[in-house]
Amino acid sequence: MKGAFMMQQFPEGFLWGGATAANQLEGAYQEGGKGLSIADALPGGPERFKIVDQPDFDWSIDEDKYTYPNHKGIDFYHHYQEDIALFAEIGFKCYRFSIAWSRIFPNGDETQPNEDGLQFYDRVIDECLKYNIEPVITISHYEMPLNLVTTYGGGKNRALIGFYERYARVVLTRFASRVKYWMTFNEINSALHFPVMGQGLVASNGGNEMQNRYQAWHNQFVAGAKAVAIGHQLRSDLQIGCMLLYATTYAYDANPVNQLAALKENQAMNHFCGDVQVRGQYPLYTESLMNHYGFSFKDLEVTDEDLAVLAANPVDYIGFSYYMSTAVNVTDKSLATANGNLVGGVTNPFLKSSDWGWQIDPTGLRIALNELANRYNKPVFVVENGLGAVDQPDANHFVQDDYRINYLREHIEAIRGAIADGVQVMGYTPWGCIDLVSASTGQMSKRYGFIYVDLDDEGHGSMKRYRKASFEWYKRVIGSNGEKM
Ligand code: BGP
Repeated sequence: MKGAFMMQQFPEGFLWGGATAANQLEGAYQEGGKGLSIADALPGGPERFKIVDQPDFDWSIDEDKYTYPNHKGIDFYHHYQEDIALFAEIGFKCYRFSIAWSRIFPNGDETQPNEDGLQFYDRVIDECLKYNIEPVITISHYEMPLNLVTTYGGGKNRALIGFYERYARVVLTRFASRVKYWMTFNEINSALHFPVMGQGLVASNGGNEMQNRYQAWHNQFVAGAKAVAIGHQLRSDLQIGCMLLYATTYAYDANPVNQLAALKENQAMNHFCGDVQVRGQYPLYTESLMNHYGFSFKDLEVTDEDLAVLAANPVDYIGFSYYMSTAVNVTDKSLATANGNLVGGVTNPFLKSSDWGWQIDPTGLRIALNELANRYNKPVFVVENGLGAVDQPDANHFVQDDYRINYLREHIEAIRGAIADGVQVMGYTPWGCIDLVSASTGQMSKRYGFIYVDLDDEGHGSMKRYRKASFEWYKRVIGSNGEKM
């Protein structure tokens, strides 16, 4: 057999699919008993993140001043049957979506869940199962109930552990028999750079901002570990993962000082949260990291019981998003910073960037897969990846998105390479498989989908769905289990 020349196969049962988040596509933000969430209070456009840096930020929704595209989303709430039928037509083996916490507990602190909200997800799950699409659920994806922020101060309050635990218990109990794959918190480590979406923290919280973030993380680690315990009690084969934002981080050059800086950046950004959630304990570099931000581990509220819960309930797999890599140079201040990169860093001369300045680097994905799998010796799942671009539909609303196909093809090749390297990859769910509201811009014009949704940044459009060129391409990829690319 010509083994060395054969293309690496994707394993049987590889979970090809797509990913979305409730707050970015459902709309119907006040229907079915849903309460307000953080995402509902963040406007679209350039104001989105500016406002949260204001010292007097008050979270009220001001429709006269700002637009809030997620209030309407792409109205998946009413279109889910049509949309899931399109996913089935592509051939999805799985569909990653999130549950809106505020549909289940509108204010976050009730004792009884909202039955209407649970029934909506009953319908979505059953619709997936009708087509043999495996649901993959993110329990919390950037949409904490707003009341938990305004009344309790957001994720840094330990009361949030109990609220999340109650919420997780309700959804796991309701859906575990039909849903095997779960994730606790979307991109938990993203709070290092933008703590508002996942932790509900803004500048006006006061105190040491970094300490607030690490306290919120600790609370999330414990809450997530409790969800792992509940999931495993309900169903022994249930798989519950963490979800990390992974941006492969290089030293800009071979200068050892830059190498050390890159190592520290990797610890702080890419590895800290995973180290706790996968290994069940705080890593060796914890104190040094916290000292760097002006506080100590002993300043956090951490109980012995918390540490025991973490140790007893590590996650089953590592879900992660991958869009870009970044480079670190602390010795040359004249280098351009990679502005669009949410995670900072300097511009890498070997890479091209997306329209939003995200540096495109498929090899970085292969590195990430190797790094995570070997660091933790657990399966990994690429639960987000994709190219945000401005699509130009023709008169028939058709988008010839070769740029997206190229991006995805190169990243799938990188996954194939990692599998050949020995990595156990569970699946691949490209982000925003249907166009939806962007998390960072809060607008529609940054699109990722295989399916075009006729809707603009001002909310105008028919909301009709159209298949892009990438739709047929991805159908072929899945149909051939990655052989026809
Ligand atoms: C991740 C988030 C998603 C998503 C994606 C693309 O950070 O988990 O919610 O939106 O990035 O980002 P954006 O929409 O800002 O282009």
